Amino acid sequence: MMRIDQITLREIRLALKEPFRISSGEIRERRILLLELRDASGAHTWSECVAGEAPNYSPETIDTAWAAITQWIAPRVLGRTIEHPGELYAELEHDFRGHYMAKAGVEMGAWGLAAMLAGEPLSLFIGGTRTEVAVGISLGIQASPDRLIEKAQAALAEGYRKIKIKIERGHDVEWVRAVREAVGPDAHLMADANNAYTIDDADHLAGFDSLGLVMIEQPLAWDDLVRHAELQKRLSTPICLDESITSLERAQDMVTLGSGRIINIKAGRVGGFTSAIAIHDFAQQHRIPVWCGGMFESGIGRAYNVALASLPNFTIPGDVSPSARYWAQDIVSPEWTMTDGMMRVPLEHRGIGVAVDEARIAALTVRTETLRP
Ligand code: OSB
Ligand code: MG
Repeated sequence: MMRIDQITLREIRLALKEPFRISSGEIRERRILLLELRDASGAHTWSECVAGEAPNYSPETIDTAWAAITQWIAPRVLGRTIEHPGELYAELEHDFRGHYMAKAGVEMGAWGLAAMLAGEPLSLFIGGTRTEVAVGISLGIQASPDRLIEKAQAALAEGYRKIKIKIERGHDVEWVRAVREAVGPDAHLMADANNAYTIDDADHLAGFDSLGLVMIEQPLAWDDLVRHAELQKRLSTPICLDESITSLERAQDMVTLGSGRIINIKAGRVGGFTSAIAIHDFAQQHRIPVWCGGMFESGIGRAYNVALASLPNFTIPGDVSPSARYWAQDIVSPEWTMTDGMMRVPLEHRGIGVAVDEARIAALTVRTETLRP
């Protein structure tokens, strides 16, 4: 049983080590929305809202999330006694459309807090079965094919178990082919288009079919399952959906329509852990492999991703790269690290499993607001 009686929002700024470009935009510095949740018993934990700076991935941004949490989400959660964090998803969906990332920031925090109160690591609290998770890397669009090849080779040398290459028109089949030729047939390669194409590009996209990719992620529009189904009929490469899967129902639609064969699960995109776990379970029943996506989280959001990726059907390496791939210095200790392409699930502490550097967060904070019932 728990009662959240205080939520503090903070915006911090954290510079990426290198700019990251995808087909729909570029980021250099992250504006990160952190939440600190406090239970009536005095226990507290941190969570992260993954909304980006601009609405190029989903309609949400850090600013819409801030407004949604203060005006609509916190009032439904604060002061409410709940038996289990699994109750919050339905409560936040009732007559309340969208704003999944904002909802997830609070909902996931409630899971983190509940694990802490139960005295269990978050991974075990949600039914995780892995002690380590396989790590992939997501490479942004580079200046030249040679630069991309260098990055891919360096990533393989570091031990990454999957290389995801961001693509867009003019930087696609030939670029990925160049990488495939450089790294050989066995490397796990995939491409992520972030909606860069239309169904009229089907013949062009079929050019990927000879490159042995494990999947092509979200080639078409963010909210379009119908045309993805048409495209999947014309490609032998499995389609993986990211942006399009915003709920369990959309995952069910994907299976009904044949819009894809793999799901990238991001708890933030689907309204939190309850929904993410439901999608995981559904996919498992339908023999759809899933993997954990990333949104350039800080070490706090990463803790939730690692816990999620410890569930049994996360059989493909996730975009859960170590802290040092993103930041000069993370805001948690220990930082997230990778050994032999694997990241250890922290099982020795209750809750999210890493210590949060509160002094550093205070120094990085540009905006804060505390909400009470
Ligand atoms: O499409 O998976 C994506 C980052 C921001 C927005 C969308 C995506 C991504 C990534 C980054 O690919 C993965 C990571 O966090 O390492
Ligand atoms: Mg993606």
